[in-house]
Amino acid sequence: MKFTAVTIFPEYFAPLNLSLIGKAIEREALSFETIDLREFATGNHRSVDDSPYGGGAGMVMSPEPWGAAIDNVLANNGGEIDLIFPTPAGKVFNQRIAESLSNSNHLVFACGRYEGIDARVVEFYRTNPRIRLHEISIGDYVINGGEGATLVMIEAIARLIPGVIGNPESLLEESHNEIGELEYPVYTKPATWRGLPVPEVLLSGNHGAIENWRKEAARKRKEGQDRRE
Ligand code: JEB
Repeated sequence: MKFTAVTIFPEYFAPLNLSLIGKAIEREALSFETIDLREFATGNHRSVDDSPYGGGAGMVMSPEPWGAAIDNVLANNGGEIDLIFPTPAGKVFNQRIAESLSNSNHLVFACGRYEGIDARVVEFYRTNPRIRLHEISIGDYVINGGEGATLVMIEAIARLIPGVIGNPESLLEESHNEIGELEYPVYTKPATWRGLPVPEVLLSGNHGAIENWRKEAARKRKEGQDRRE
């Protein structure tokens, strides 16, 4: 699997070289590249934004550098790509979307900034037969650009690729359970900490009883969450 991020802030993606994903990149279980949008900007100032038609606050990313950068990705790669536009107006990302995208050969993230990218860029590439285009949000709140959203999506997708996370057993467990069912509280040593004991059943060695306790604890947690919202 190859990941490409088109961005004006390539340094934003430095943390991908850490931890499990960094190791997976080292052993070539996956690859990651950034493409600096500014290299596709023309003119003395290499500007990538302009004021919005119709007026209003802020700036909009110009279509020309985006067209040149995405054309360059298509020219330098064979086959089909999944082209993802992170946007607060997109379909909300979830585990099912992560699983579906983890089957791609090449994911390309178009990371906008300012008030977003000129809408004609999505319109133009939507009908390209080499492109499966996705407009995706990571949740119902506003952040300053697509880079943070892309990091979140890459982390969720990359860990589903065989050989990326160390413990395939936990992935198997996830695939057989709803996410909420796995969200039981977890404990480690010491057995008592600041007067607080670990639930006795977890020390019992009774795997059936432990499974039942975890299921019930996850259910109670979920119930509590509804009240908090
Ligand atoms: C993604 C982005 C911006 C209006 C105001 C500010 C490019 N869940 C999400 N929230 N916000 C974004 C997102 C995702 N995915 C997001 C890309 C851009 C926000 N902005 C700032 C856009 N529209 C610019």
